[in-house]
Amino acid sequence: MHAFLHHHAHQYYVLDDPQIPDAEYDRVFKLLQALEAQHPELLTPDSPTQRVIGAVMDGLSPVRHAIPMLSIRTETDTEASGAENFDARIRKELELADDAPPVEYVAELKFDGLAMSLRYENRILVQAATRGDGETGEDVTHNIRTIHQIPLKLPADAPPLLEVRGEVYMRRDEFEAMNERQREKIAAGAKGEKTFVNPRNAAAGAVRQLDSKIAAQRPLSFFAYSLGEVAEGVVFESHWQALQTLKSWGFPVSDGTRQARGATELVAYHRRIAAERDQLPFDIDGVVYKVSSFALQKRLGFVTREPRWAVAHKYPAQEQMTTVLAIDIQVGRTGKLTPVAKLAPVFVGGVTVTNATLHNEGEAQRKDVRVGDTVIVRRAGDVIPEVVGVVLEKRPDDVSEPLNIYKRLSGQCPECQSAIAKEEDEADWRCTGGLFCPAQRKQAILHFAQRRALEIEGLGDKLVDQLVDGGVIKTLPDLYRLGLTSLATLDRMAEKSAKNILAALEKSKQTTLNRFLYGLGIRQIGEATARDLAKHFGSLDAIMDATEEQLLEVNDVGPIVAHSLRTFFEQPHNREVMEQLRAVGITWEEGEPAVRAPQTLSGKTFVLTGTFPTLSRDQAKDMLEAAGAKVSGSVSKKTSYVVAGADAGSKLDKATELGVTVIDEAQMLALLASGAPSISSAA
Ligand code: D41
Repeated sequence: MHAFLHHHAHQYYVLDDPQIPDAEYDRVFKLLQALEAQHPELLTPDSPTQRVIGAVMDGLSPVRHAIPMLSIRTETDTEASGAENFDARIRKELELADDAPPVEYVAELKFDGLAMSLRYENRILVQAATRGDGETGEDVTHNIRTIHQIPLKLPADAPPLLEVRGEVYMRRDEFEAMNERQREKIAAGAKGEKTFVNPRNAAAGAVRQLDSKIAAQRPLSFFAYSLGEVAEGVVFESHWQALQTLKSWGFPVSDGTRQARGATELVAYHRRIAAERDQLPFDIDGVVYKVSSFALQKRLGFVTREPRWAVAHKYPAQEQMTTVLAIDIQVGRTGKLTPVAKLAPVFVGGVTVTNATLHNEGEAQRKDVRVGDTVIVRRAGDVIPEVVGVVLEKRPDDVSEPLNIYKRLSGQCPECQSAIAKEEDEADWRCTGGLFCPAQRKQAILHFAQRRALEIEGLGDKLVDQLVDGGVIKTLPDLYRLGLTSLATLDRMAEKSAKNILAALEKSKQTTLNRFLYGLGIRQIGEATARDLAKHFGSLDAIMDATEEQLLEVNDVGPIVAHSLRTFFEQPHNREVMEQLRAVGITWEEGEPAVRAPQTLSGKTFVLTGTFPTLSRDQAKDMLEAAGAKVSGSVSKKTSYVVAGADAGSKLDKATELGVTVIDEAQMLALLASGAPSISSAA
């Protein structure tokens, strides 16, 4: 049973490739638990049931590392030259001639977690210790045992003494989900609970818990990247070989780890990872280069506590601390009022940041951001910078009150003084001024002009500010009534650029219904919905005249989207704008409405499981949805049918348990054809 559970846990947690249904694993796990309860003499510390131990520690005991845990030298040059400098230094220290072959390196990701040493004696995990000062760390074995990716027991070909070192970290999605759970607990009134600022802090907090039950609820992960003390006689030629062997013994080694020859391949690695960084499921703060050959590592040796054969090559930090100078409220295109923190300038994610979004009032209150606070700002990739949290220890006595948008604005839009409003169940306050509000008008024009909408080249925010502030443009059709004189009289507008704008406006008139609809900036109507609407109805008039029910027939259009469209086209002034836009010459090719399948299965809910003989799951889903059915991911009493293919898993068990009708692909196709369960033997 141990071997079975160890094997399948490894498949699931480390290789991400489960071979059996979760329910089967759970069944055997419970069987083992029952057996151990009846026969305590069978219970061993390496049993898969022993990941969480009941006892709560009094404190963490110090652990002296058998071999010190070194630190790693950091190359602060974040450019590619950092990799070249490292290679040049290695070649010099090894006294390699210019024409000597390239040095073999291992390039690794630099996980942003905390370093850990795992000690196995007789192939059983006996101790896990933090790095501490490198000489002495803390015993956190009780918490580390809860990490499913870390083997409690090693295979027979592993040596009798082995220390594996690596990084404990938390995946970003797990971190977000955990913070969401924390927020729910806090909302429910739980005392002593808090949210975490970033995955690293959350991981560090979890590792140092005294109660392993708490650590077990914090989703930690692990990657191995080096060895500590190892039984005599175990010899590896290279770091690369050691990593491959660790993998074969069941340790998680990152897929991102690569062999690299010479500076060129290190530079390429640095560049590639920089581009992929934001798509990784976890945070990294750089990459690490290591000379692979252990013989060469030995020749290179150490300076103080840092090996000369390794370097950490950083990327620009994505998070920095700074202070909040003010909190402004900005008006967006649809009137949304967004609180924005004005920051003391700080260099983060490769640019200087002075503004960071707080998203909405609720978010600002949850994070409790006040003017005067020290905050952590994050800028990842090209996303707008955001405040991730407050460093409460640094809060001065004279911080502002918590943000209250209504009070701050005395209930008025800061741009047009119209009333502001917030609907129940909505996170955002909005200005009710609509296109009367200059801020909304400006952004509506910019949205209409953008590349993915009408694509009016050269119509940028400076020009739109001038046109709206000068009263030249009040509505979208006014754009097309601009003449050379009205444009050329604007500040700093040369005749040449005025002519270019007019040409761009002329060119934009020939467009498509998708772009036009999207460009109108109707709330909830993104590009994909605009495309679906255009395809479904074929013409603008058909969309303008559609009832909410007819709108609901469109793919992915729900009640909120349908309501938003109806409200927009019911406004006489919006209908007027449509008419004028067509009158100034905006045209597109109209099509025929799409023919819709009869909604024979509306109101029915299906769950698909297993592999079907002819259809892919997506095809089956599309067909069912086209006939008006709902396709759900989990089985409940409300499920009408479970369609089961080969190797159907736990969903099939659940269906049987709840007495939900189970059908196969052929029966589903019959149902689609007839709309009624003509099949008598649906079991
Ligand atoms: O991913 C990491 N954070 C990482 C840290 C890594 N990939 N490799 C590392 N290698 C070492 C040496 C070269 C000393 C074995 C490290 C660290 N050290 C390290 N992490 C924290 C202190 C040292």
